[in-house]
Amino acid sequence: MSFRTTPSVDYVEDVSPGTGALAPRAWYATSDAQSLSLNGSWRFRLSATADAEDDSFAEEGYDAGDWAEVTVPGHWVLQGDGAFGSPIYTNHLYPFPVDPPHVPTENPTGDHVRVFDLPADWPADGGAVLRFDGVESCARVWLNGTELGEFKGSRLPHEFAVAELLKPAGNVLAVRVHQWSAGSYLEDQDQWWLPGIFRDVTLLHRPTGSVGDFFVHASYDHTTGEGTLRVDSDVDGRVSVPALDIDVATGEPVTVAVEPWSAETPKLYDGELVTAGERVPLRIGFRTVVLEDGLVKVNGRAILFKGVNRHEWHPEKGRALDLETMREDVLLMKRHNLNAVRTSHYPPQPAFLDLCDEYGLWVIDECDLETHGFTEQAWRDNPVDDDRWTPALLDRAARMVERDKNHPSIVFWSLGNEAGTGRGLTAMAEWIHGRDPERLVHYEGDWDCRDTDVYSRMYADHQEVERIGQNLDGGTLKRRELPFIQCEYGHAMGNGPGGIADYQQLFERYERLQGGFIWEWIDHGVTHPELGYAYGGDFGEELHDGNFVCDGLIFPDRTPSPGLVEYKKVIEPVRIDGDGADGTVRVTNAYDFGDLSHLRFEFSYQVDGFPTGAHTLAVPPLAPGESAEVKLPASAPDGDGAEVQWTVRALLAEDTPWAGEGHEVAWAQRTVASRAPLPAATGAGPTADGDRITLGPATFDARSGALRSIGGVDVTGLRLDVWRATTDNDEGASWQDDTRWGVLWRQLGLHRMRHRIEGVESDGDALVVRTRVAPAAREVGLRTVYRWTSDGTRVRLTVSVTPEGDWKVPLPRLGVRFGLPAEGTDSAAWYGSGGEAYPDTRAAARHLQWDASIEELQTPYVRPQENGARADVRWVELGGLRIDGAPEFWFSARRWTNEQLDAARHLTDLTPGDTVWVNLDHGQHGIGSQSCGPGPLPQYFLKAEPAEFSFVFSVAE
Ligand code: IPT
Repeated sequence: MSFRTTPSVDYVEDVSPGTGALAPRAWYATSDAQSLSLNGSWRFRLSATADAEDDSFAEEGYDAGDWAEVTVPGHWVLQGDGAFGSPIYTNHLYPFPVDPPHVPTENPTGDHVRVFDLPADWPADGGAVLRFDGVESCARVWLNGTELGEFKGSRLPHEFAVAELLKPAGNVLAVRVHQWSAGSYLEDQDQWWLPGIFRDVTLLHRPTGSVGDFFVHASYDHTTGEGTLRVDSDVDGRVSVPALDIDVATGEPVTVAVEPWSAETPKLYDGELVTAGERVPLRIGFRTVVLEDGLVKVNGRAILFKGVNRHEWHPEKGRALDLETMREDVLLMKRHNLNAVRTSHYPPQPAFLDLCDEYGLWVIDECDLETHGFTEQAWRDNPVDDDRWTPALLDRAARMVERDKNHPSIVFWSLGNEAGTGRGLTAMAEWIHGRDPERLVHYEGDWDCRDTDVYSRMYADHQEVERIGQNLDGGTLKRRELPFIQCEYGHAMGNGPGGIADYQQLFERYERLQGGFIWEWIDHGVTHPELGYAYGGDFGEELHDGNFVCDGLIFPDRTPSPGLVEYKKVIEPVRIDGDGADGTVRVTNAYDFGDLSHLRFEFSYQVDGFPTGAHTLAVPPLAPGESAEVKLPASAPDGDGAEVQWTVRALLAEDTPWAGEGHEVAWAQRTVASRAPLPAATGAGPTADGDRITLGPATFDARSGALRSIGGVDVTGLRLDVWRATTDNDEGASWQDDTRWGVLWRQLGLHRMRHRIEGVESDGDALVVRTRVAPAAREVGLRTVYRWTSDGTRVRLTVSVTPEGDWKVPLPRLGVRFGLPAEGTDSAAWYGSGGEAYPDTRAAARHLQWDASIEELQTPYVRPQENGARADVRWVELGGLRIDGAPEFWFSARRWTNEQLDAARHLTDLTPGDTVWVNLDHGQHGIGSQSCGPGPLPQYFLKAEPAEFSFVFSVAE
């Protein structure tokens, strides 16, 4: 007897886009036609393979009553407490053998069943459409036992005509979802693999004569101030815009005076498209996007993108976001001066684009396409260069463009991300250019700009960006005529990104550079019972990319990271220049469209970091690009030896939809008078008594010279420290061929420095401790002398460091660290920068007097690493001590050592001990962006060179 079995699920590995779905059309949230949300609890059965179960579950009468339940929209791997499998994170590697279009036999398959009744008032006539807004990665659908079809294209809508199959009650909707399909080869984005019905499922009534597809064309002529509206519609009807007195037939253009739409002035007109059977609300924004004089211009002006890449993410729900979470993202972006978002790397939930229209953000809408894993085989067999896949690519392009084409916020269509090059991409670009000539096409992988309207790159370093700005980068003739954007830069993984202020200076200096998009918006940490937030590998994945998935400007819970605060400052739309010495400052409007009339300017002096009362700075309502000398409203107070600074703040004069009156948009701070030099603190000499030396308020161990106490406060382990728990940007990415300092530091042994004591001696009225600090097995070292003096009440430490040997690397940090008893050390007060800052992340460092608990001094990077330094600290008080620095220093304090911080993988690995460890640093190495980009610029290196710095310790009052 012979037999043969083959799995009967050919459609899963079929490269074609699917069967049975309706042609794509414009998406809209509401109309006067009825709809029924099918979101909610669905019956769910998980199988290990695509063909484990037959399709009898789709039949009427099947009893799924004993199945589990999942919430739709949702991903099954994030539900069921692990009973339904786990998420997998890979950056670009396919988590299955690359054998297109085949996928593994082990193909988690979720059968979903939902039984529903039609509402009593559901009209009997007309049609009905079942809409899926997003299912990962391949779905087969049945209604009441009849198969509707199957589809791929996870983050794209699919609709099916279902009127004939509907019953008043007891409708059975069955959806079989396969985690892996041929479509997975096109969806190799850097994110968690998360199967499921993760966007809305809706039943739409389609009345007779209802709206089909429609295309709102709303352009703006900046020379006349007029807008032209034409709504093309498959079904004839009328278009009205009451505020503009417009009432025209579909297809008929009408030109009237309008206020234009821009990201800064997002003027939308409410209108309506009315056909015989349906009224669809429209929100119309008039704007014209062109490529002119080698620049992207909107409404006649070149724009500067201050953008971010946004993946959809929620730490519990994955990519199933609700409207409020999306709104939170948009509000956070607006409040941090961002004006643009790239929907990396797929069309977002449709409602997100409504929010971009409403609040004002330029959008690069990106297609659901990435084939990055083929880079491992030098792009051989890349689907975008294989005609068999082209229908699927064109289907994806069409589903994006048709769905989203009525959003004024979208200025670019992006073909996808990291898919190499090929004929399929060219076909997509041609189709998009033909269908929507009123927008531009973006794709980063096309360095020759064959298919695109902008030269786009990712992670180009400052030098290269400058060359591009100067038009010295060469390239094809077409490329040389195009503007440039960095579609990804400033990799925000862990502590950082560093160097973004330096990029922004280039973007503002060279016309051709039209800005960029930080990578990325949010850390994709997954809420985890033991680990806090999980990242790659925490679910036992056999292949993963660790915490590379946590590289956002906001933490998983959407708290802004210092990186976002820095970015807000770097891209602020008002510039305040000059030190005010001549009684004026120069204020420049850096908006592209708006004047400054929505802002009021507040001016104040600070004496030793204490504000002395606010004045109004009278700034004229400058037009975009204009600047003016503005008179300071008050003269500086006499500091009497204290430091005097002024601060100008540009605040919203009135409430806006995205922030309230008084919200700070921009600011500047300058020093007018410096603080007096620190006292020498001399006079009282050291005295030795047995194993103890006393110097003013301080006691020391006579043998080692180690500080024991100051004014009765116990101090342990005070010594030179050069190590920092390496940041993701210190470590760099494994593929980086540039120098990765974090790796070299560890190779050299800077995390295991030894301290040899050469002598403890008195020198006049000073106690001098001579040491040499060096790692085992190396000849390099740091000759370090601690010189202590006192005036009887204060004790001053001067540290002199002289490098010896051939230092080929900069230092991570240079300063002293010591421990204070945890009991009594709960918080710190200081005068210096308020938030975290490092040499190349200090644009937002504002100098005032601050206080914070030790907990608040930590920045909770998902993977623990160096964090929390405060810059330019003049003095700090903690644990009963006051420490003044000469010069200013970097301060950090934690309830664990830097070594413990370095070893931790998750925040939950860090537990407070009985000591608070304090670092007072003379220097810190820059942060850079090397976790996926260039390292720190040379001017931010902490070179191993002779250094001397002092601290004066006293008992806090
Ligand atoms: C780049 C990707 O486009 C993006 O999705 C993300 O993976 C980012 O890197 C790093 O977080 S690709 C990289 C090889 C430059």
